[in-house]
Amino acid sequence: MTNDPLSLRDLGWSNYFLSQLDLDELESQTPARVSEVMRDRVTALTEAGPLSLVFPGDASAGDYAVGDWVLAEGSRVVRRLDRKTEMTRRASGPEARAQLIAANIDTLFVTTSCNDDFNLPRLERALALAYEAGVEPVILLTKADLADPDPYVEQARSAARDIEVIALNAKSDAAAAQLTHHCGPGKTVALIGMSGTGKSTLTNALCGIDTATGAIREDDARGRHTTTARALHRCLAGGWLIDTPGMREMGVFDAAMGIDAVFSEITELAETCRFRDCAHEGEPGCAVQAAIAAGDLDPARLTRWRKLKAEDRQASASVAEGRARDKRLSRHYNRTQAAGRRSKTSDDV
Ligand SMILES: Nc1nc2c(ncn2[C@@H]2O[C@H](COP(=O)(O)OP(=O)(O)O)[C@@H](O)[C@H]2O)c(=O)[nH]1
Ligand SMILES: [Mg+2]
Repeated sequence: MTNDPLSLRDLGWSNYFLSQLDLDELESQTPARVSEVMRDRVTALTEAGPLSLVFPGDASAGDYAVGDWVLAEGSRVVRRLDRKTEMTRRASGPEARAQLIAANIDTLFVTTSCNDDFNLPRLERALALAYEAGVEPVILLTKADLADPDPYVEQARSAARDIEVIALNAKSDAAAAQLTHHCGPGKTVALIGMSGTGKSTLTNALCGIDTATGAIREDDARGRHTTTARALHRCLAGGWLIDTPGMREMGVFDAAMGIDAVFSEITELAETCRFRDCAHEGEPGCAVQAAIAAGDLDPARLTRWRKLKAEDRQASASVAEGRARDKRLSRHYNRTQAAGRRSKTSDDV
């Protein structure tokens, strides 16, 4: 199956992307899906195989992410198409920066295990990131073979309304089959979760790769099957799995909408409070406190909502500060450059 030539649909192409092209572009340019981003070029997959493409002059590596669709002409990128979904994270370290992680993911598998690794606030945070990005999250409860998964499934289901929860043994042959409906042709998935929760094991199961050794079990030794790049793996079921170093645990920032989506029952209640700016701390006519009093809302869930909102506000502020600092620096740099050019010109005269 994997040695068949890939159609655009196989690569994840859809009307969403097609509709962004005008007639000229349709005739003269090649849609390509980015599988790897390097300093000055990307590797991208096309119906005719992988291409190495240089950026246009005004673009840099930070403008592209694995999963992006670009239009190519010859060996260069002409332009990037609008993303259906976009995952960013706050780069770690003192330099607060937004960092693009991956583009056009359809489903984000959030991994946790049926043991002490299970952590509801962490799950809620990952779901907020997914919703903010426009990606559908699915909770995968690994190590279901080592404990009774039912209590974990029940807790995981409480993380967000209508969330799909799948308990599995990532090491079993059945694991891939349990996830096939998300990994079929044209679909793109990614895994996020704490270390030790089975991400590599699942990548192995879904793609037939031994991530420990980097060896690929499929029959690509003949060199015909070149679609397995470092960060974009072909799933055995026909879809794609994005696996970049950035897709580990991520902090929230600029995720207010995503947080509201995870805690939609609280958000909806809050809309019916008497005061628009109700803090749900004992004001008269507070629908949130009324729901707690009636036993319809767990007060711990309200506390976690508050904490996540606070975390998001703080991180968003520091990223905004970082952006402002970057802008100041780049203005300074441009001025210095311009001054350099002026003095050079006068030297030349
Ligand atoms: N019994 C069992 N072991 C698992 C399962 N998932 C992962 N493991 C084991 O847990 C350890 C960590 O898994 P790994 O895939 O490396 O986690 P990662 O850090 O998220 O990539 C490895 O020893 C796996 O074999 C599972 O569902 N059941
Ligand atoms: Mg791993």
